Amino acid sequence: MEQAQAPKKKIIFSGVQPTGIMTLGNYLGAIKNWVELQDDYHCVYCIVNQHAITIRQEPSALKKNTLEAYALMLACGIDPERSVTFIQSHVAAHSQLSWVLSCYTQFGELSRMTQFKDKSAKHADNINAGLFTYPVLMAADILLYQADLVPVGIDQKQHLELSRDIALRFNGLYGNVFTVPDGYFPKTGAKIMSLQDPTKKMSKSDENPNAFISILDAKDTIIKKCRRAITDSEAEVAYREGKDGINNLLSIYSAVTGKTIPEAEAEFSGKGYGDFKTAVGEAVADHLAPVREEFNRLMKAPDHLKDCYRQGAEAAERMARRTLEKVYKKIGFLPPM
Ligand code: ATP
Ligand code: LTN
Repeated sequence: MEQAQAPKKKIIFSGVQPTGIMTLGNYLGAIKNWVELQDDYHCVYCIVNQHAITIRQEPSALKKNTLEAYALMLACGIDPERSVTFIQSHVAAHSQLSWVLSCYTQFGELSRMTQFKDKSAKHADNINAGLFTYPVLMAADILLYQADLVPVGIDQKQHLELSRDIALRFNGLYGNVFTVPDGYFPKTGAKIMSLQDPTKKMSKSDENPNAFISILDAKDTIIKKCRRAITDSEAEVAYREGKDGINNLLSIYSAVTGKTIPEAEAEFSGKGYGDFKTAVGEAVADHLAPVREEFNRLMKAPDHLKDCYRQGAEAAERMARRTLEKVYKKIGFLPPM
């Protein structure tokens, strides 16, 4: 009798840049979902060091940040036995597909990307071509693995839409080559705001360390940063328009405790901002404590980390090669053999 085949698992792809220690924003907006999705999907997770050099990086810091970002990804709960975990520059197919896709992406499309506009305003002395074509490399990352879903924060929505457009355009010309990916955004925490300017997103490359909570910050540092968070001059812990700072802290509290926003509001009704901010800091620190411990343990085992990312790159390479070969064939590149 024929055995019933288990349905093929859908594929997830996502990446994070090694531009510094990840923040609570990266964790709640992306990594926390990466961990949860491992149960039901075939997941591929990548430290995107090639994207990081679109902003000037000091070489020794980039190397250190890459290893730390990899260790931190595992410390957050990504299991290298279950998920493919690797470093982008170890798999050449990313840059190879990126070149091809850049010939199927319009100048006008890239000019509309808000991240390009923001980053070129911030780094006016280095508006390089890589910063401009950044979203094409991101599309290559995703499309190489035939990803169905891409878990990211809301700030990446526009890039993801461009990846879909590129895939659809290519498929329209050559047949069904790429899976067209969908975004996957968290219900709470899709955009965590800066603690010092709650109209701006929390970013690990912010010059002011009080603006972000790093996943590895000590408990007292986290509490101090929350207590210093910019809020309003009212004294009501309520989620409302115009209360950006409080809304942000409520979202953070809800994401780390699993309580809903109305439950959190009820818990702090009649209490002052001081009590609320301390409670947020404590909840965040308790939530992150095991990650910090596991990170310290992993960083003491560099050989183990190397084994993990080497095996990850081999597995990624096998998946990526299949897509790249198909693309090369479709567009008419003469095979070498
Ligand atoms: P940089 O400051 O170097 O630009 P970043 O902090 O924006 O970096 P990335 O490595 O570019 O971080 O992003 C990794 C993931 O984290 C992406 O999925 C992104 O959408 C998500 N992310 C980044 N910042 C936030 C935030 N403030 N809130 C929610 N998700 C976020
Ligand atoms: N651009 C993303 C990082 C990134 C990414 C990807 C995310 C690069 N390649 C592929 C998802 C899928 C960012 O967070 N700034």
